Amino acid sequence: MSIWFTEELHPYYRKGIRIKKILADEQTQYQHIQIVETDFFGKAMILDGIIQLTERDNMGYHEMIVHVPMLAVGKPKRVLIVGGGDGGALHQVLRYPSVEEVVVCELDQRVVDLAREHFIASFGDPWADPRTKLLIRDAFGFLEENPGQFDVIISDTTDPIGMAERLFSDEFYNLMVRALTPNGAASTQCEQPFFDTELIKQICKSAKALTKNPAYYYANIPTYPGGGIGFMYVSNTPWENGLKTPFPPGVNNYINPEIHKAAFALPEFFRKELYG
Ligand code: SPD
Repeated sequence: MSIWFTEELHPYYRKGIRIKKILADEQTQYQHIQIVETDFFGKAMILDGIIQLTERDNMGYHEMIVHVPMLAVGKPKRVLIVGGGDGGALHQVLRYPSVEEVVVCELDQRVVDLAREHFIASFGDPWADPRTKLLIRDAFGFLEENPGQFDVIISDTTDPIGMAERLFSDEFYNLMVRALTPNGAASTQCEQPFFDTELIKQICKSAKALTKNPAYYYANIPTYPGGGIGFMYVSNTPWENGLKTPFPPGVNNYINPEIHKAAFALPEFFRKELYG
C-alpha cells in the first residue's frame, strides 16, 4: 500500500506525506489517534488528522522544547510536562542527572500506551524511570494546586483547537508562571510565525507581562506546517544563561551551541511584530 496523507491545519495550506501502512487507528474519548509507517519519516503519530511527531524529525522539536529551559535553569530538580504523552520530551528531560522528579500531566492514557508500543526505538521506555510520575488529568487543576513547585515546565501540546485551545490562553500562562520556582523557566509549543502571527503576539504579550526575559525561538521540522515550529521561552532567567551550561549526557541530534543561539534570531517581519 502507498497512499498520501494530507494535513490541513490552516484552511489555505496543505502538506502531504506518503504512507506505507496504518499501524494503529482508534478513537478515544478525547481524539482520533493514528500511528502510521511513512515512506521517508519512519513512524508517525497523528492526532485528529494533525502530525504530532515522526521518528525522523521529532528531535528538532523535543530537543529544543526541553533543553533551552533546562540549560537556562542549570540544575533543574523538579520538572512538569503538560501534555507530552508520547514520551519524546520526557526522554530528553530524563537525560539530566539533576532531575529528581518529572510529572507528566497528560489527558489521554491511550497516547501514552500507543507511543510506548510504537516509539520505543526513538524514546526507549521513559515511563519506567522511577523519576517519572504520570498523571492522567487536566493540567489546569494541577497547576492551580502546585504554586512555586517546578524548576522547569514544558508545555508540549497539540495545536490550539478544541480542548487544547485553553493551553494557549492568558489564564494558562498565568497559572504556568505561578507554578514555577522564582528562577524557573518554561517553554511552550508556540506555533508558526507566518501562519499564527496574531496568536503568538498575544502570547508574547502575556509572557512579557508575567516574566522579565521571555523570548521566542524556532526549530525546523519538515513535517509541521511551514516546515517548522516555534516555542515561547518564559522566565525571569535569561535564556542566554543556558549557553554556558554543558549539554546533559546522551546524544543530541538537533541542538548544538550554534543552533541554540541561532534559534532566537527571528526574521525581520516577525521580530518587529513581537518586539517592535
Ligand atoms: N502542528 C503540529 C504541532 C504539534 C505539536 N505537538 C507535538 C507533540 C510532540 N510531543
